[in-house]
Amino acid sequence: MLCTARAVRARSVTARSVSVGYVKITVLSGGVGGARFLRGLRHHLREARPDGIGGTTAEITAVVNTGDDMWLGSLRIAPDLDSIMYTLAGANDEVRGWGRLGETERVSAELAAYGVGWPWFTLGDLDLGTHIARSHFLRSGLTLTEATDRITARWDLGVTLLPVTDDEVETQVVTDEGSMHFQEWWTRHRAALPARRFVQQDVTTANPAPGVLEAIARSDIIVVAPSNPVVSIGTILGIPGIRAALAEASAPIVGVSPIIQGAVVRGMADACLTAIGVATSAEAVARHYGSRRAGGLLDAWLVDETDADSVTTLEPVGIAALAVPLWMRDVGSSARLAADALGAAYALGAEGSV
Ligand code: FO1
Repeated sequence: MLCTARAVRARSVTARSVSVGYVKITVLSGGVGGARFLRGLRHHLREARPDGIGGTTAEITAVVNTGDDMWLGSLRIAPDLDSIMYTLAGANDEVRGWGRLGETERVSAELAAYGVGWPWFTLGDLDLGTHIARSHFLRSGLTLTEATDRITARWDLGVTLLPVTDDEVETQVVTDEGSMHFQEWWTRHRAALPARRFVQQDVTTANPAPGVLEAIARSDIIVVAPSNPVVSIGTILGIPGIRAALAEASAPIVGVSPIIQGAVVRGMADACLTAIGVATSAEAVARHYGSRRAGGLLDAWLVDETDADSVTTLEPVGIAALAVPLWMRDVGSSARLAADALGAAYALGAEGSV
């Protein structure tokens, strides 16, 4: 049935994509902040552009960071892909911010007893189902993109998730106490060890995953989600070919600040920004991304209403800044934020109207 439904939708997407007003949106995304933004964007489009087939006259593609990924206990863990998948599926632990709703940790306790995995990195029982399935597909010869397509098909998310690369490009953090995988720095040390720099392992030989450059090239709108500018967005941009594709894209590129009033909305992006010498402010992150006109990333930048003063300082550098409510407290506020991001893109000449 699922296959048939998907086939019907595939045909209808083809049919729709030539219809007037069909909008294609690509979102560069990390984990939690990006997941909430994508959920809001999907909600907004389902409300504003219903097409009766249970979807919208819009297509959302998420290009997702894979720098947090790792092998643990012979299982491939992909935190940002999973955070987005669980959130869009309504199966995420909204309070904890990662992992599954209603999770248990019986297997994790056994793994710890056997000394397998990391005691500071909990793999819940339901979450392990995802990691076992992904590892099975990878070991069967599928790429991460193909494995992600198989896994996400179960949930019918309404958003296509593309890993930014199928190559293993894990983020290493260099500290005075030595180098470590990003996840150890993030979950074991809570980013408290000063990071001297971030290294994307084997990045020079990595390629964008199939479909990523095409999604960027064919989009009507590109959004940089309110994710960690260094180890989520920065690591997406660091994959060879991505920056050039974004520079050449015909779509306007609208970013959403992950910083409100000088503080990160959640997570520890401030520790990452400090490590690369960028102040923790909406304005500083926009300047760090750069204006597209000057060879950087952004055409527009959404800041919170409380940071409205940065609107005037960013205009002269070629970034059209907009002060809007940025807090994503629930699906409704996330949807309004997504609508504001699309509005900024339309104001810059993107196709479409809602
Ligand atoms: N974050 C934690 O703070 N503690 C954990 O034990 C932990 C386990 C975990 C397992 C699977 C997974 O996909 C994510 C997990 N996370 C955990 C969150 C993870 O560190 C973040 O989702 C990102 O990697 C950082 O943005």
